[in-house]
Amino acid sequence: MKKLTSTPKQDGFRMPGEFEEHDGCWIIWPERPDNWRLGGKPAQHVFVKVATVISEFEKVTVCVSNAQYDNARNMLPDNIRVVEMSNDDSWIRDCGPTFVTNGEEVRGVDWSFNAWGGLVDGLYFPWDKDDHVARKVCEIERKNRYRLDDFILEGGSIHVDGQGTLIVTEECLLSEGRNSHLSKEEIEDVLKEYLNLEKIIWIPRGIYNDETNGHVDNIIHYVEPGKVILAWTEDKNDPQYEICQEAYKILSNSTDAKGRKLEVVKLMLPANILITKEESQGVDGIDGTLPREEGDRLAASYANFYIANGGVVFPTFNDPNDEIARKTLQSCFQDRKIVGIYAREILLGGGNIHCITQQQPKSKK
Ligand code: KQY
Repeated sequence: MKKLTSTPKQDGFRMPGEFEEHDGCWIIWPERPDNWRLGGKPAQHVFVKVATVISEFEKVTVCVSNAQYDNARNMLPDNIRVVEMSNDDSWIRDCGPTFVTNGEEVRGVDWSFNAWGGLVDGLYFPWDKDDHVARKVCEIERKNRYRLDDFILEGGSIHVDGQGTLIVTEECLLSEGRNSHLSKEEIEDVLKEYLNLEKIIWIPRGIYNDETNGHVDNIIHYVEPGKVILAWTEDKNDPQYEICQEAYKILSNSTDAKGRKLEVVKLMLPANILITKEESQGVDGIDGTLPREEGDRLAASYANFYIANGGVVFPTFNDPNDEIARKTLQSCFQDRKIVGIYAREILLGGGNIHCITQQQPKSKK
């Protein structure tokens, strides 16, 4: 398939909103023992649940290493396609292609990936297999792709409305380990060209202690154009409180690319979740990989959900706010089935349901 030298904006392609009808969903199987406890076994069961639930709504493909191929194929239901693909870990939202469409054809944007900060504050080394994932997915799906060799970006660090607006965090996009050779304006120019945007809304920070330098997908989520969900706490003693307040102020005073004032829906956070001794002891300690220490606070948030055709799949944590989150999501997505999945095991790996999924838009060719 072709590597294109033009840009999506020049060619009339845009990144659709996640709430738009799409063709399918991609996932990568978890296995690395220095990120997932017990060699990924507990997480694999949760990935099976996530993939199975999403497959009730749309096509699902799971990418898996050669070593885990048979195990994954046996654990996943038959309606899920399983393809062998080398990878460094299972965060396809971040290393997979960002798909763009012109309504007829779908293409991939293949950003450079450096494991959330490269040698500055990245989470593992090396990451070259992950950096090839977008290209391989595009080959399998026969999609041409735009490749950016000099621009680091993860899919979890962007949320679009599909109508010209993007929301990002400064904490992530201006972090030293990503594109520190570029100014904020230059970063905006690249994003506008490759996602086909008119307006970028910057909020300062993401969820407290999020190892991705505050990915936007853990703190907000577009419901529809003009309406966003924002993770929320009323606990003034929590460092998250200030973060939510500043994001709320900016979002609720913002207009989008179409001039709409944003409606902001608050989605209560769960109580703080800490790594237990047993969980910490189940993870291999390897130089160069972020350690998982007992007592570390995890970046838990219900905003890290996935919007399927006809459904919303959200993480639960055995917390009283699980039910409140379900109700908030149901009121936002009235025509979709809301499905909660107990996702502590994904959280222990450093992300959640949105981070392990990548959507592929519908295409006519
Ligand atoms: O997008 C994400 N939240 C992925 C986090 C990766 C963590 C790797 N240990």
